[in-house]
Amino acid sequence: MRLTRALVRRPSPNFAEGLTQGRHGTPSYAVVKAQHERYCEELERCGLRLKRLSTDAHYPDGTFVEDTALITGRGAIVTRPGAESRRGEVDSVREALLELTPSLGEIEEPGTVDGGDICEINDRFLIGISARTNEEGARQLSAILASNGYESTIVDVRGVPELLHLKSGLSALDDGRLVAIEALAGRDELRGYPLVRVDNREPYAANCVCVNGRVLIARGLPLLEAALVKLRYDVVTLEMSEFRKMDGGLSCLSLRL
Ligand code: CIR
Repeated sequence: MRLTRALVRRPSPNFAEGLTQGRHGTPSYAVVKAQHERYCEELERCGLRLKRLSTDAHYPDGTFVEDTALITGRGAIVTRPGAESRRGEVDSVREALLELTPSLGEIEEPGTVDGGDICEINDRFLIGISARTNEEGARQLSAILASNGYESTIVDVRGVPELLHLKSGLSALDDGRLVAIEALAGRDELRGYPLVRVDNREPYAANCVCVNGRVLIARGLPLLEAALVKLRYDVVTLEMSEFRKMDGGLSCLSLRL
């Protein structure tokens, strides 16, 4: 399906006050702003028209818009993020999505879901249960998806070290292939999908984004880049250092539809 729009939100000046496991240092606001601008330019180059949400200092993680909704071909589901500090981010996203796509429902208390835990592959949704997405949230999401004709599979990633979200270790490519870290590659839930395995030296590479035939990956991860080029994907690399410091990757910076 050809994508035409994306929702993005520029990092707020207090971006560095967001949630992080703090393994990669403190981000620079000037650099993160420039990296975000470059990311947006690349989405536009891929043919997407951007809708920019306004920044809100109450939500330093608000630039990671992916966590606040799930976009499907039939409409959007607004989530209830697992981190309490992020719950209010959904209001502006809900409003913006109303003009773009039908609403299929919302995750309700006590359910929690982060969009980063959901990976769509061939019209099926893999739903990660993580520190952010709980079983009740996954159950609600799966029910909303089922009532709209979509199948889903639960993938519990709570035992996988250092994985914030399912998609921190897994991405879907346009042609039905999955990119997966070694810790996920052997899982039953992924059986049957052709895989591109991410080398243990480059776990951050697993979060990539496909937009209209291009694959956007983080810069400086030559093993995945070479593997994708060899498979004839049209690869674009983007500098993501400052987002990585806040545990974010490429997919979480936009909602694409
Ligand atoms: C958080 O911990 O919620 C943010 N600092 C990072 C969220 C990244 N989201 C994503 O990968 N989908």
